[in-house]
Amino acid sequence: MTTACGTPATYDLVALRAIYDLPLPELIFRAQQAQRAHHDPAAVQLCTLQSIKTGRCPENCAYCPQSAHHDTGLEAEQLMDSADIIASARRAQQGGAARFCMGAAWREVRDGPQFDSVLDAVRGVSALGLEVCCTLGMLNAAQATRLKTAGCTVYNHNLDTSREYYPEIISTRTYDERLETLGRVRAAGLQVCSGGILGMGESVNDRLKMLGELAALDPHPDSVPINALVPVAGTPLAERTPVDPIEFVRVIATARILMPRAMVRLSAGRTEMSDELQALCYLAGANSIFLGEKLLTTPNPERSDDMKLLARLGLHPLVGSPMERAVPGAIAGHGENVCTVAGVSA
Ligand code: SAM
Ligand code: DTB
Ligand code: SF4
Repeated sequence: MTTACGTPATYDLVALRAIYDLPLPELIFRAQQAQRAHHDPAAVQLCTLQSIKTGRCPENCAYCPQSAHHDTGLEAEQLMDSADIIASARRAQQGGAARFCMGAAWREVRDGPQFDSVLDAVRGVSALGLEVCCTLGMLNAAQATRLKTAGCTVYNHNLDTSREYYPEIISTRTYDERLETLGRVRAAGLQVCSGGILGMGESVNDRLKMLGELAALDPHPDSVPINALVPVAGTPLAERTPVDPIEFVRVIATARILMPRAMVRLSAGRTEMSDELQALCYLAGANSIFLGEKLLTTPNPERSDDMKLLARLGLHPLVGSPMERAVPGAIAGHGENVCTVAGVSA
């Protein structure tokens, strides 16, 4: 695979740092150029999350309140009935959500009545006309295809951090297993949603290497959630120093420049962000958020506060799917913006 500039679509650290370390006004300008080439800069995609199976997860992700390895006091819940999931999706739609994402605290999907019930929920939510996203852990090829056939459009599966830092955070699965699931998701015709978490003690270089891994996927992920760690008491990361806000903005801008067509989602951690920081994130190219007072298990800003902020900034909810709203005639090839917008040959 080559970019429009004829160079491979892989990014070494020097190239990534050349973008990330730009003077902030220059970085934001280039991120804005990338965003305007592919998106309505005033439109924000509103997504809703529903935890359909909560807690007691066998994985040991150090950040996660749902891991059975940490004592976080979280009340575990069995898989929700499909009718209840569909009712929750209907409420989300009435509240303005365009995408409904169902999350399960599973290491991997297992065939059987539980997966069949999730497929029923996917069919029901998709019949409402919502874009359906699932995040259920690792998948095999047949399971990915069944999800797609049921009406799921997007699968979320995060790389979370760099390959080097990954073992510090999770030891019950490997980085390559993560990439293999992403490959199966793509092969089944599902859109890929993959991003990570900042503030887990990783270095700036780890964050950039993670973005480099995501941007090396061909094609790029369709959406890239950037989470700020929500420190949860009882997890090994409860006391981590919060990510520096300007560093957070730089990561958003770099993601936007590297993956210009992706939806860049300002995900977990917004309750600790000021309105001004969120505004900077929108300027840096973020164009999607989760709406609703709860993420999976942790708090999210009040819906009314988010709507107020969007109104103050003159932003409006994205209507229709991202593909429908792409700016006509502005579609560039994979990686082209890295050459033409960032001015950096990667
Ligand atoms: N079990 C599935 C998996 O790991 O892919 C799906 C659910 S998992 C909770 C989805 C994502 O939530 C994780 O990959 C991680 O990026 C994010 N996440 C979990 N706990 C978080 C926290 N405390 N702060 C920020 N993001 C978190
Ligand atoms: C993602 O990257 N962030 C969302 C979504 N994908 C599934 C999840 C955030 C979870 C934050 C911790 C919690 O609420 O449990
Ligand atoms: Fe389980 Fe996902 Fe949480 Fe890891 S992030 S413990 S896999 S729910």
